[in-house]
Amino acid sequence: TFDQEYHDLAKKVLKEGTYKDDRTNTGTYSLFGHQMRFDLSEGFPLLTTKRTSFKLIATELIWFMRGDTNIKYLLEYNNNIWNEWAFKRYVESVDYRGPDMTDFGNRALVDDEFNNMYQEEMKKYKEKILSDDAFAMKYGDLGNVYGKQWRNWVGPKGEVIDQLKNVVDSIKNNPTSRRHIVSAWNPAEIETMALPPCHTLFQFYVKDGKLSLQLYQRSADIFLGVPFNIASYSLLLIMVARETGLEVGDFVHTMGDAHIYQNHLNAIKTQLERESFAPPTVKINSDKSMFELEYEDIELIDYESHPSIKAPIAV
Ligand code: DHF
Ligand code: TMP
Repeated sequence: TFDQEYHDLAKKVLKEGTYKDDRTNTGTYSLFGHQMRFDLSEGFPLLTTKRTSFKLIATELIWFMRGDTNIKYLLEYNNNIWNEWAFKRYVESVDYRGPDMTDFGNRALVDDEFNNMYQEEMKKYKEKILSDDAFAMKYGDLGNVYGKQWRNWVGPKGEVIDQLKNVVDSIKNNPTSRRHIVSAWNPAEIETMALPPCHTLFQFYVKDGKLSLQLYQRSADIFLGVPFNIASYSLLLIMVARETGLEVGDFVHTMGDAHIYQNHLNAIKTQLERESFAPPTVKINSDKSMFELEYEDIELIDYESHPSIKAPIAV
């Protein structure tokens, strides 16, 4: 089953992964190189051994597809998954006048008094993004991240390349091509990004009327990020298959540094003890092109799951 594929990855990293320091100073158990495969004709791979928010996943994907890089759109859907990285840019700017927020991610975990202050500043920041357009323009943006590279990659002569539209066209016009690629990794612009892309590059493949998609993820937070990444790219595959008149094939998920953060060990072990349910399905209730779809057009059907499991995110 879908959950089994994920549980196998987690078990392998627990067994064979070795301790590795990381950028966030959290510490991980990590190994290099793993691949999972999900046959989407069997259902939709949203994890059932942990409640996983389809709304957060779908609104994030649509945000990428719109070419948007500003968290304002996400906040309007009460989606808070990118807040820390936008907030970080704000508190490091000259316009921020509040208490010192250096290393807020780690300090909030160990210092209750600081955590209260941080929650207060984050609350004010979110309110300002939602109510003040000029502020949102300046401090809600994550830089040239996914949406920008997918839809508006700027070439050497200043020309704008819509990789997502191009790949849909190439799937339609030249299905056997081996060049159906979208890359978020733009080396010239890494410096401008709040976080260099973790899901780095994806490729489509057409055979026997079926569309498959493979993702290369350079860095994979197995407990928090990966459940979102699996569902997000599976939803993208469903949308592109619908757009190109193909059936859904496999989502192939290849990863580089696959890691479990040291402070997620208990959480993942709790999850691994659970039995999976049958997977849900996804339905798109609209004739709109994939480029015009909205969250309200997408329906998740028959999702049965165990409760959510909370764990801190490494910033
Ligand atoms: N940094 C790290 N260290 N790991 C990540 O997975 C990650 N992912 C990012 C940005 N930076 C990251 C974007 N995607 C959550 C899930 C995905 C995601 C960011 C955050 C997350 O926190 N999920 C929680 C609950 C979210 C909520 O309810 O608001 C979860 O339990 O799934
Ligand atoms: P890094 O840039 O130092 O690799 O840190 C990024 C962290 O975020 C790493 O733990 C991987 C994780 N991540 C995911 O797993 N999936 C995602 O979609 C994103 C954006 C990040």
